[in-house]
Amino acid sequence: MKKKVLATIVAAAMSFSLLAGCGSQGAAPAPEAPAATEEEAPAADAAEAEAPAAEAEAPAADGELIKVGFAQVGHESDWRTASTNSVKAALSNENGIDLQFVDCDNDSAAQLEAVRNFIEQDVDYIVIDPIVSTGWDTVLTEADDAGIPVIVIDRTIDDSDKYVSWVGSEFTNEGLAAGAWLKAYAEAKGIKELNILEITGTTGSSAEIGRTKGFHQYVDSEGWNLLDSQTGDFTQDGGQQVMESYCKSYAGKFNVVICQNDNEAFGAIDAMKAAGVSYGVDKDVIVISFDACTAGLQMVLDKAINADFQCNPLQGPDCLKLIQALQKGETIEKQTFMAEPWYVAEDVLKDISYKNNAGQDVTEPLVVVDAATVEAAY
Ligand code: GZL
Repeated sequence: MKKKVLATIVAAAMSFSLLAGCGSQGAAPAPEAPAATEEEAPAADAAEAEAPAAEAEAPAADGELIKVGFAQVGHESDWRTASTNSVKAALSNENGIDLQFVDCDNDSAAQLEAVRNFIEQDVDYIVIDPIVSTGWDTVLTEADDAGIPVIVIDRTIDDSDKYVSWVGSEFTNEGLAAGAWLKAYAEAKGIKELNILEITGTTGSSAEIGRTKGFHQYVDSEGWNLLDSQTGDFTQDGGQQVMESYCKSYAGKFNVVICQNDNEAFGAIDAMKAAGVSYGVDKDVIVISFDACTAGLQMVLDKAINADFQCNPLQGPDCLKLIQALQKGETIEKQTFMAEPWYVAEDVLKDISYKNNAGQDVTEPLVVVDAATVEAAY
């Protein structure tokens, strides 16, 4: 109980800071790199940066393993698998952690129940990747009342701040970067008219909300023709079903497909292939994706995907460091953004410039995918 009271006091005293450097998501440290902070300058090249392994620390002072409950979104995508593996590898027995893992199978009610069960079990810490961004304040209040610090990773919780820290991506910047790239790419390729089909992620998730908000700023400001937007729920089946319907409804009318994750893009590509639609570099349809998982980058290398905006899933080491800091009574950052590269299939553009979600004018490099890039991917 003493340990929890200490963690709560420390958490209440923590500094709340938005890292200015976080807007430079285009910089390209290795995918395993820990979250970028103001002090750290992300490495210049994804293929070369070596990420420090999570330091193993002694278990709690009394030698007991620290009990951590992790309520994970589900198992819907390659990204999710990498996220789960990263947390399990970091929050391990060797690192002094007894991890209770729950796969909530994209079911928000099950996720709230998992968190309540962790409270019931009186764990030392709770880690949540929230399926959707609202409906959290009641259960976070219960965790707070029980003196259990909550760490949020990846997606955000937008209706409560009763957690000690969040580590993840700036999703609106991912959407803005995709819009900035498409604008510059179309100009470079002499494509005058953009007729766009969109396959969004899980409705109400902060990843879907942010990527949609960012990309639609360009749709609106550039006057692009957004023909349709439907959710694929971040799954390959979802992407395929939506694209099959699009190929019927918009045959010959579209020249861009934007998928809010790689697995949707895989499904959309299967559907376009079956419908005889040509896609990819110098074909009829430009394909844009997010996540940049290994299989996604392989499709960029194969020129089936034109651009893939990485979302870094490897928050395990950051989770471990936060828990270790709280165990030692240190103050911690309230928010930490992952640095993540933007990948392209061709050497047509060197970088993109845009006003990011923090209102900063940024110029970020584009990484042309080669075999080494695919090899180094998460
Ligand atoms: C984004 C993450 C999203 C990925 C998808 O941070 O939550 O969920 O983009 C995953 O692949 O399903």
